Amino acid sequence: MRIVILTGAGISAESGLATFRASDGLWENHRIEDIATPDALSRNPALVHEFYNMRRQKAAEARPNPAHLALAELARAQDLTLITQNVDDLHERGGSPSVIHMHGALNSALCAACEYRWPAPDVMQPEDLCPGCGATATRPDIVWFGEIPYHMPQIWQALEEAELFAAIGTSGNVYPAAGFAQHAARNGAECIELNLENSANSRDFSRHIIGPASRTVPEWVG
Ligand code: BJW
Repeated sequence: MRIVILTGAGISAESGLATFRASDGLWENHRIEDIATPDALSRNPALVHEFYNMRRQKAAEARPNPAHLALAELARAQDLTLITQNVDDLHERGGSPSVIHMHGALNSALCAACEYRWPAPDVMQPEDLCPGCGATATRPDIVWFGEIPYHMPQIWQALEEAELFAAIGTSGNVYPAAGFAQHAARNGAECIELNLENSANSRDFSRHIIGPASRTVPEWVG
């Protein structure tokens, strides 16, 4: 069975990483446009770097939970394409052999001038120099609003070939990921949602498993 799984911030919530849109979430003290856009980096690079330095530290301290481990187990038994919107590395540390990070990764740095990538240091600063070209245009390797998510051709193809699509712990508010269920369903996949509550695009799924991912995902993977 060809399975495609999309994960969002909810799968890492029980590892202690805040989600975005909860009342105590990451956006609570910030306006999205002050942090997660290329303009924000130009206007206030210190604030943007500080936000991602904090996120990098929290992700390094977090541990994979039973939901991450169950998906690693599933990959050993099935033809699984695992796509995550998350920028933490908990899937990899939970044992998943291959993970598509469509919104980038906290442990990667990117030069906006020459697009060279290198492992991000624990603390990034606006004045850091690119090891490739020497420019001071370094940024976290994160996909912000208005930018095109990574690996999209590979993702669309996997969705078109999927027999089963599951979305785990994502609110269905951010495109293109919020359109994946509709795309997979149109191409014949059964679509299942696992979440604490129905998401914004709940109607695109034929089955809903409500509950915390650390319980529902291991049960569902069986
Ligand atoms: C649990 C749980 C537990 C909690 N167990 N569940 C108008 C219409 C359509 C689109 C647009 C529009 N205006 C603008 C756009 C485009 C824009 C967009 O979608 N905007 C919307 C706000 C409307 N999108 C973009 O700009 C994207 N690029 C783009 O579209 O390019 C054009 C293009 C694409 C493709 C092909 C061709 C052209 C880029 C989007 C970049 C998103 N970046 C961010 C921040 C960077 C990463 C970071 O800092 O970490 O990515 S935004 C933020 O939201 C982050 C997340 O990855 C993303 C999704 O959030 P997620 O994961 O769903 O988290 P939450 O908090 O929303 O939800 C958590 C869920 O978990 C909840 O449902 C809880 O119930 C659940 N949960 N605990 C199970 N224990």
